[in-house]
Amino acid sequence: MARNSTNTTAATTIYATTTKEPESWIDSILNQIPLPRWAIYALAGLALFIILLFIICICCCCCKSKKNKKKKDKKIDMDKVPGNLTTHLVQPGAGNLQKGEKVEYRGRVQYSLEYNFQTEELTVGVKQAAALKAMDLGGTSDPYAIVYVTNDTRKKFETKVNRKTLNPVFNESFVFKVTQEEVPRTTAVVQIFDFNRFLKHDVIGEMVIPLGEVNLQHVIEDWKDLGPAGKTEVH
Ligand SMILES: [Ca+2]
Repeated sequence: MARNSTNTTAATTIYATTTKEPESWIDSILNQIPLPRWAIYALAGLALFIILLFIICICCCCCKSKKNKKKKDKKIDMDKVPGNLTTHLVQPGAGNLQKGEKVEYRGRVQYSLEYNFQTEELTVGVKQAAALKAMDLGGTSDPYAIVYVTNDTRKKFETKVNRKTLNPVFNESFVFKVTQEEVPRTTAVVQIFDFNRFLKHDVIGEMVIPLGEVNLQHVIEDWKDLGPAGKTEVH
């Protein structure tokens, strides 16, 4: 009986020895870590999760940078936009400016308007001008004014010429026939020129006053900046 038991134990030992699988290199590494298997698997899972998050973040950053690049490419190339359109985009109120034209200061004029409703006569006074643009080489101008109203452009008046000054004093007034019916569509025009003895006269600027936009019930006296001349009258 004892012999049989010894034989059975030996057989079991032999079976156990022969059926034991060889330890893999992963198991050998895991066996060297002084942590239980569940803790090792948990840490490995956490590490994988962190790596996945890192990869997702990198992908998101790449997508954003591509979108930003596309947006930059879609920006308007101002050099390719027509000049008049550029003016509207940059300066909404500068619709009358031509391409490349700069707003320059030409000076200002003190004027007066007096309308007589009985006689239907408009008196346009040109008092003086100030800070006019210098048109001559010496840094001065020889200014004079031409005055007319648009209901009859054949009738134009000229003031005397002020020599070598940018602040001329005219103190001249001119009377025009403008019926009350014509008043709303009539404009008073004062053009300032630089006199040149042997050359063409240069226009310095122009001041326009639409009569429909002012109250002619009272005498008007004011200053107004000169703008570019609409119709250059060269004498
Ligand atoms: Ca001159």
